[in-house]
Amino acid sequence: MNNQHAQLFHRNKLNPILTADNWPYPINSVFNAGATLLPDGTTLLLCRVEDRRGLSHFCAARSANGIDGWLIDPQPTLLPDPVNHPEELWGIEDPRITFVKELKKYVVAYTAYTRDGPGVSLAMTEDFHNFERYGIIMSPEDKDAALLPYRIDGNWALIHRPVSAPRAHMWISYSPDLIHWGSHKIMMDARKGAWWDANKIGLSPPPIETPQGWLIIYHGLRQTCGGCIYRLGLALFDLNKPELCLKRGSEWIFAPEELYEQHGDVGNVVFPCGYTISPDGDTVNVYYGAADTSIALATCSIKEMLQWLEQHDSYIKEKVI
Ligand code: BMA
Repeated sequence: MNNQHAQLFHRNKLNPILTADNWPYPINSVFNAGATLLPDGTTLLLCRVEDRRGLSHFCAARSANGIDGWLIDPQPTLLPDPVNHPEELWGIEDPRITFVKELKKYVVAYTAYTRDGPGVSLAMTEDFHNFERYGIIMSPEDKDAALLPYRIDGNWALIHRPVSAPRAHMWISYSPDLIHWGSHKIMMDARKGAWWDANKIGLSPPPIETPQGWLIIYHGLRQTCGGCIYRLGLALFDLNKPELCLKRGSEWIFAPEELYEQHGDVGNVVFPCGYTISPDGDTVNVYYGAADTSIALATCSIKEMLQWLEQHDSYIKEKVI
């Protein structure tokens, strides 16, 4: 027995890999990026960029190896459009990208910052140059949303995180057309009390499909006298009935430990919105916002995360949370 805990996430030594200094135009910060692999193997990050008014938009960055050599769009890629979409009055944030084979399009679920708080909006794109907006699909207060890549029993499925103060849980909703949503169900509760994921949890990047189920990296936030700490945990859900939680890890697996994660506009935050999977089919490249200031990269293994969940599953034992 020693005092080492499992290290599932390995930080890239070039971290943070993207900062405001890399930007071709003046910005405050760049963080919480959606990610996908383009057909030619290029990594595309759809970065949340906060401008110097405090409002966010999206800007695409592309790289051949997903680590460096980023080509950043010279201007914002997708700006809020409050004239046609009043729900985007105070900006657009935290995009999560899902490639949907049936539509041959990428669906981006993002936070629209409305006058009455954050809601969930959808947009589609084929090329990350032109976007077709579907508008707001979940009214405030709601965020941390991603679409599953195919229909389940004929319906699209969206994971999201409505707030019913003081607690906020992960929910899933279904839709025949991506516009009308219903059959809302709680997927996973925030725990209570002293837990690292007490009171508020949310989906981090979109689910990872594995033969064992949808592997979910989620964030939990611990409110302390010194402020919040955003950490990451793991859970597994049934492939055909994604509201069914099969396993839930007891401990967090990744936490702010490096200076660039602990200090910034909002310290003690690691917040991934996207990942890519390497050609070996097992290595996951997780892109995370660090302290709401920069973008960092960590790699992990699907096999190791599933094994860890086998050993750290607490869901059944702790039914009373
Ligand atoms: C969450 C989201 C994220 C942000 C995090 C920490 O509620 O709004 O965009 O990174 O808070 O500030």
